Amino acid sequence: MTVRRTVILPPVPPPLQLYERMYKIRIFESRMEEEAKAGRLPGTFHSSVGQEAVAVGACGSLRPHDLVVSTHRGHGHFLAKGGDVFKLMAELYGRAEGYSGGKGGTQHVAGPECGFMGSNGITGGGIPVATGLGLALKRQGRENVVISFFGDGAANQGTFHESLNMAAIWKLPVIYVCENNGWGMSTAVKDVTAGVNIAHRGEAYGILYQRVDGNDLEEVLEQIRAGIQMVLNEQAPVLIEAVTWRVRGHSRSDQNLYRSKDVEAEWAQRDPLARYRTKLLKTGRATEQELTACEKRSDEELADAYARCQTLAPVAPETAVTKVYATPAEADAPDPSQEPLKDGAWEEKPYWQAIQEALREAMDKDPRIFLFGEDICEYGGCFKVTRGMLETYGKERLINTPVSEAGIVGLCTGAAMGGVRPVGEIMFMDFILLTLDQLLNHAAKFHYIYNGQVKIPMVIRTPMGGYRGYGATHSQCLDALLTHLPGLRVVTPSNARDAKGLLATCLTENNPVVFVEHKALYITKGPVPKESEKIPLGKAKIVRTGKDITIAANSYMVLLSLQAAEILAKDGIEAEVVDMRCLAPLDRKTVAESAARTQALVTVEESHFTGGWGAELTASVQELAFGYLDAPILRVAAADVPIPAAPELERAVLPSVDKIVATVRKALEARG
Ligand SMILES: Cc1ncc(C[n+]2csc(CCOP(=O)(O)OP(=O)(O)O)c2C)c(N)n1
Ligand SMILES: [Mg+2]
Repeated sequence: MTVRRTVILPPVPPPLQLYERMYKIRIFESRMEEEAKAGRLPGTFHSSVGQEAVAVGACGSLRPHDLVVSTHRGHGHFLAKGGDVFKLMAELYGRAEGYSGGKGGTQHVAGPECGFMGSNGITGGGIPVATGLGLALKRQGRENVVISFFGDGAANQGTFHESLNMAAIWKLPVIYVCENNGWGMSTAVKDVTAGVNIAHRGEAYGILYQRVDGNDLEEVLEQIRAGIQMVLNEQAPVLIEAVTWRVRGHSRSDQNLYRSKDVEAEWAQRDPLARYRTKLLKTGRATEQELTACEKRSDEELADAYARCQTLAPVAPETAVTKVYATPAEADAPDPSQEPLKDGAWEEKPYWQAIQEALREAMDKDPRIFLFGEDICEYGGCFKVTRGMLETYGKERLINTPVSEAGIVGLCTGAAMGGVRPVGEIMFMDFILLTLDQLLNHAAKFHYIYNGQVKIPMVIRTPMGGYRGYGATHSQCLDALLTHLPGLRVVTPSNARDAKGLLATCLTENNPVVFVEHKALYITKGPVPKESEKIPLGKAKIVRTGKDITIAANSYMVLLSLQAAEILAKDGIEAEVVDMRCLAPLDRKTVAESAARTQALVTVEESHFTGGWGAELTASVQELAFGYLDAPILRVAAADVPIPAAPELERAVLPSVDKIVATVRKALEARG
């Protein structure tokens, strides 16, 4: 690898120090695997024995403020980056003193204080996160780098390709280190990997790449050092494939029966620790006594950590429900939007414009905010919400991305963790299905599984909804789907005022939020206060009062429900309409109180009937207000079929004013 300019990196650590780090990893992994196999550790265990030279060689030239994102086989990476043996071990035992307070376990540990930004149980899941961290570093003008560790198996995930493409086009300071240990569980790399080799995939993205002997500490060290220099000088990513060998079985339960003993024996000859030890002795860079002293020090450190761990009390079960959200939902937060607007204090504006105003106001106040999505710049987004914003904020604050939805959300997640505030746009909510791993396994979980050590202040905006004949892949309401997993906020405003005020709150939240707009609402107009307001999340609003039945709706369904209420009123039925506004948190209380007053409830949603939020609310209301109800709770929802394109078919499937009216009548007819 050629380096065109020179960056002054700290000197390479002395050989004895490097040896000691490798030795420490070896004994940690060996001892802990014994503990796991003896059933004294919960869960699984992935040993990195045999791969120590990659971890230590890669981290050897990093500075404390450089960052690392790791994999399920991440203990070695963490220790190489300066992680504390005791805190890591305590995590493996599931103790409160562990890095993740027992919430993460072996595959989910982070130590941001030493730049270790998390290990990850999803193969390939950390690659976009690392890339997003690189984006955050670059946006903040910080001179540090990120190492993204991943395995040969992960190099076949889409996240790898999306990330490398994005890192290459934006020249992000990321060093992608593929630890090719020959195997992805029981599958040999050669059987599932096309092309010359993994390193060579860098060619496709026009970035520098190198294949190194991952069992030769000095070779790894030298090449990664060159990579860091390259990244720092040229601001370009680098891909390094370190060829190594997984000595142990894949995980605790793997008996390792599928590999040739001869090949294993060959690799044993190339053991990185023994090899480096011999080299140091042969070249006179260390004496036997010095090496033994290193080993003794590490042995003692491990023994001490082990002894301390044996004295730790089991983690308190109450902590299981803490640190799910970085910004808690405040049930008592003042909600200015419950008050009607005074004359002269508002202007009528379309929904899309209210959203843009919230974005603009937040961007003017907070320079960390930037917009990130497909066709959001000159084109203004598919539904033109960001029209004209490029002229004001320029390409620094609005970034057109490739068509890479998982990458968009993954990079936003990493960027948010890295200290900036991304607002991602997913062009149609249907495409959010491509992002679910990054959204729900990563963004929504990181704060919790790393025990509050990281925050993900990111907003993903996306339009949902049918009534336009777009068919099954461009019409869905997937808002309910997102509410099933904790850690995410799901906001679904029905009008311009709420859209602006809720988005303003989302842009100061420290939680990941999916802000769901509705295509049919973009051009609807409503009063928006001249003075900006912030509306707390998780508070429903009664938008029409009535004594006979409660209709709980969200998003566009609120408009249909209000129209239905007018029709019902002609027959003397006074419906109370509750706009849910947010689905997570879900305001069960307001609906239960309303239903207790009216003694009847109908829910109206555009998501599918089965497993919709209406079912959840129905269950909650019967729990909270059973004694008050005088009628069966009925639900209006999209039928359980893919959304068809022809208007007649779409009408048959989606909720309508008529269906709401009929359902309300049915509920009231069944009244006891
Ligand atoms: C998305 C996903 N698919 C499958 C798995 C199950 N799994 C765990 S590790 C692994 C193999 C990963 O291979 P590689 O990336 O080479 O890492 P290594 O285990 O060799 O370190 C698989 C398939 C997973 N954890 N995540
Ligand atoms: Mg592997």
